[in-house]
Amino acid sequence: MPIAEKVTLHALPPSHPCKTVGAALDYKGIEYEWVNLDFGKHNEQIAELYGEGKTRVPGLTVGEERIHGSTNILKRLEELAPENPLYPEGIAEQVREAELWGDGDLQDFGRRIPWGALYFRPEKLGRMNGIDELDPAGTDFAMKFTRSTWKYHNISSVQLAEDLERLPGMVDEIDAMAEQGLLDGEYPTAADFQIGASVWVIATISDVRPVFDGSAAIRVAERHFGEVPELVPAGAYPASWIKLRG
Ligand SMILES: N[C@@H](CCC(=O)N[C@@H](CS)C(=O)NCC(=O)O)C(=O)O
Repeated sequence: MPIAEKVTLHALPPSHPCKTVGAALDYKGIEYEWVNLDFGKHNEQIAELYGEGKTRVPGLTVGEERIHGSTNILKRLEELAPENPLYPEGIAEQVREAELWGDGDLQDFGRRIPWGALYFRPEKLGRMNGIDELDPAGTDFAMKFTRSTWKYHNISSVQLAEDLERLPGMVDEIDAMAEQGLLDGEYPTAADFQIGASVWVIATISDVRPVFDGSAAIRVAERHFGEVPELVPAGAYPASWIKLRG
């Protein structure tokens, strides 16, 4: 309990950057409360807590201090509680770069690839809440909801096919980071938590699971976030969209 003040993580349950922050807090041994915001009202709630223009999770309050965004939070946690370093001496800058890389396209893939697949298998949306298969009325709701996520995240089939084509190269890049000792080492770094959370959520889509076979990416995902469950069974995406590593 290296921080004396009350620490609260404002989150939405399935959000991968929120999982990143939760894992970093756990690693630092910081006691905190995970508060799920009300989906639909969360944008207003975040703006109220963290200031105008801030609408997304995660946010972290430490006493009166308010920190918004996963990469800002991890950086601040390191200052507040230096033990169990997220940015180890000697490789701190490279780890930060790897973390920021993970906060880019990979984090977006963590939104587009699952929502993309659920559009083709909407009856599986209930798996996010422990329901294996929605009934027909639930599936009607899921179809509408999934369509709204495509609009919100600018998802299209063209974009998805492009993402799936780029994914193997990104998994290779993560392997290269591991070889440089930036993640997947004896002790986790900020890059483990940032990259691992996105990989975990992407790997819930069984069509892409083989892309991660034997990779550092899936090792860090499962080590820090637990065994990856199946959200959407294989066969959701047209087979020709899936590209494996070379
Ligand atoms: N890069 C930001 C991403 C924040 C973000 O996009 N959060 C999503 C959840 S993964 C969110 O708040 N979505 C709800 C919304 O956009 O209304 C971070 O890592 O903090």
